[in-house]
Amino acid sequence: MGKKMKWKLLILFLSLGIFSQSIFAVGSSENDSYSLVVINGYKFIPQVITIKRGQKIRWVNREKRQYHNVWFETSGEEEPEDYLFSGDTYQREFNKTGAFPYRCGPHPEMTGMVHVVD
Ligand SMILES: [Cu+2]
Repeated sequence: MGKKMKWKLLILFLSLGIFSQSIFAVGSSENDSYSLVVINGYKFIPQVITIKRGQKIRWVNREKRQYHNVWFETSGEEEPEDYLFSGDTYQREFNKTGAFPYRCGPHPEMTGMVHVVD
């Protein structure tokens, strides 16, 4: 394989990588990209999400009327006092690897899981 061919392949793979990332991340700019978890029907969707360390997740409440919150209770955090009402969002950056279960404070049956990997 010639040198030029190798460069072409490298550029192809790089652009494929950028393209595939953009399918899963939404946001206005590269620095403000996040993965989205939708809250609807008393569920976190997707319930289990895997992101890379340093990436963000944004939760958005798509219920018509019901409020919820996002509480990392087993991480030892206090329950957030601010509820997410219809259309509200909550965003958080994850800088440690691991498995982080969370729940909705008012609705203990609503659970979710964030996996953060390197
Ligand atoms: Cu809830």
